[in-house]
This record gives sequence, C-alpha cells and structure tokens, in this order.
Amino acid sequence: MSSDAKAQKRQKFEHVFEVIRDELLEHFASNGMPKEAQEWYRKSLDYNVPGGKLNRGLSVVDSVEILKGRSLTEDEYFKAAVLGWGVELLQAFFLVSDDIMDSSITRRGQPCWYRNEGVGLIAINDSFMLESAIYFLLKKHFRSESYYVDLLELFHETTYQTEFGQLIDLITAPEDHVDLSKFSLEKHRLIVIYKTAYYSFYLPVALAMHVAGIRASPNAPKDPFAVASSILIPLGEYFQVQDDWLDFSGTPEQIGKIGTDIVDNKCSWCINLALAHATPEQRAILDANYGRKDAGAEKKVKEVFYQVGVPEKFHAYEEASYKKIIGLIETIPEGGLGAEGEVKLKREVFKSFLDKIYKRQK
Ligand code: GPP
Ligand code: MG
Ligand code: MG
Ligand code: MG
Repeated sequence: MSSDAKAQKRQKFEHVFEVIRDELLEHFASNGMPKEAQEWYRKSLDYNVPGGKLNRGLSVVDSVEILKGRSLTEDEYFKAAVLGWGVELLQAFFLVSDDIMDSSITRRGQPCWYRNEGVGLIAINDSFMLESAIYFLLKKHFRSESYYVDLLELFHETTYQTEFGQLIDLITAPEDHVDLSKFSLEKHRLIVIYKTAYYSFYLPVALAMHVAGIRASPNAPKDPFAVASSILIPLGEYFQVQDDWLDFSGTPEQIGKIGTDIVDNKCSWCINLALAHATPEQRAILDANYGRKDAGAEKKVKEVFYQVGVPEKFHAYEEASYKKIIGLIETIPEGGLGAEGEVKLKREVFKSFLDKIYKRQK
C-alpha cells in the first residue's frame, strides 16, 4: 500500500477516536462531574490513547475487511473501528500503569503520563478509567449484537492473561536482588506470550472474527479461534523479542521511549542470549552490572551484548521467525478455513498483521 493510502487509513481511524472520546466525555459530564474533572479526563484520553503506531487497532478494521471480503459500509467500519479503539484503550491502560511499574521516563516521544506535573499516582486511577471506558463503549455500540458476550469475555480474559504476564515479568525482575540464574529463554517465552501476545495479536483478530460472523467450534478438528491463536501467539512472541531488541539497540528518538530493561533487571531476550553465549569473564561482568541503576553499569552490559553477538543473533532470529510464521499461515488452506457458505478464516488476515511488524524499527 502507498504511504498516502496508509496515511488516509490512519486518519479515518483517528477520526473515530474523536467520536468515541466525545461519547465518553459526554457521559462523564452527564453524571454531573465537575468541569476540572472533565478537563482532566479529556487530557488523559488525548495524551494516552491515540499517539501510538495503532497497529493493534487498525488490525481489527483490516481483519474485518479481509474476512468479509469486501469494503465495509460506514456503519460496519465504525463498529470495527470502535473495537479497534477498544484494543488501543486496553493498551493505554496497560502502558500508563506499566510505565509506573517499570519506572520508565518517556513513552511515544513524550514524558510518561505519571511523570507529568500534578499527575503522579493519580495515573493509577486514570489507567483504570481507560480500561472501564472499553466496557462503556461495548455496551453502547454492541449491546444488541448476538456476539456481545463473546466480546466481553474476550476483553476480560485477555486482560487477565496480560496481568498474569505482567506479574511474572515483575517478579522475575526484583529491584533489590539480581540473580541472573533465574532467567531462561523458557521463562522469557512464558512472560512475553502472556504479557504481550494475547492482547496485541490474538485479541484484535479474534474480535474481528466475532464481528465477521465466525463462530467458535471447540469440538471441531480445526476450531478457527484455536487456529488463529496457533499463529498469532508465535507472532506476538516475535513482536516482543523485537521490543526487547529495540529496548537495547534503539535510540529514544527512534523508538519514542528510553530503554529500561537492563537497569530494571528484566528477563529480556537480549540478556538471555548473552547468558547463553558469554565466557566466564563476560558472565562476571553481567553479574556485576545487570540490574543496577547506574549508567556506567548499563554501558558495560551493552558492551558484552555486542561482544557476544546479540545483534547478529537477533537478525538471524528475525529471519527464522518470519519463515516459521509464514509456514504456520500456510497451514490454512489457500481458499480459507471453514465450511462452504460460512465466513472463512483467510491467510491474508495473518499475512497483513505480519507485514505490519516485520523488520520494524520502532
Ligand atoms: C509490555 O512490556 C507489556 C505490557 C505493556 C503489559 C502491561 C500489563 C499490565 C497488566 C500493566 P514492556 O514493559 O516491555 O513494554 P515497554 O517496553 O513498552 O515498556
Ligand atoms: Mg515497560
Ligand atoms: Mg513492563
Ligand atoms: Mg520493552
């Protein structure tokens, strides 16, 4: 797609944000909330929801379009976009609170929300409101749909899974006790599948499948939701490895945030690769410097990452992941998965998502 067409697509999607933001604010005001609270909520929504890459949200719209096999009516587009913004609201809820938990400094090229003058720990409540907004919008726009409960369950279950992942991410990275022997690639895999893959990859596509009229058939040999998950979870794993790689190698200007994984003692893909390939001397440097709130120590860790070849290993991983995911996509029959006369699950849903993130630089 041309960059013009991409920009147009984004603009159309962003326009829907204005609509739902105003719905949220109108409802808030109608409860008699004071002017200053209305202004606060508006600022929180504008600051935290729309400024990202929007891959997750746009994927809902793209997937509905691909599954239906035609361009959407205005009403269909709007509903798909509301669900897309639901995913972006969920992400905003996670990021606002994750930045507090990770003591992060910047996000999307601006200070993390909690670091704004006068915000601080009020950001915790702001994050809760970003989450609750999802359910207000689902009720407003989907209450009478046969798949309303499916949407609710999907958002609830995915949120819970992400919280499992955040818990293991955090307790594997205690601030006051560095023990690199607790890390492993298996542990890393579990963390990233739960903290990232479900909400970032499975959720957008599963939402689109419900809207497009694909029904779960848990007892069928190939339940379409299980097939989607079997491709999207590895895709999400690859995406979070990219996130870990960019945390180490990207500049703040490039990735919009200052990497904190090394000083935060995170069980990231990079440290696991380094541990697997370090000489005893390099291992000693890692043990002495990983997870210290100190720029000099962070630099020493990064030097070891370069010495053991983390960059080359990441590029090889990226190629291998791409091939593996294409292979998984090709397990779906060329004409789509599903019985005649039913809406079919199509390869293109997954290919289009993969293309959005392959070799991403931010
Ligand atoms: C990303 O991890 C994980 C999340 C945003 C999930 C948070 C879940 C909660 C329940 C709060 P990360 O810390 O590596 O992301 P980033 O690098 O963007 O800070
Ligand atoms: Mg973080
Ligand atoms: Mg985190
Ligand atoms: Mg990260």
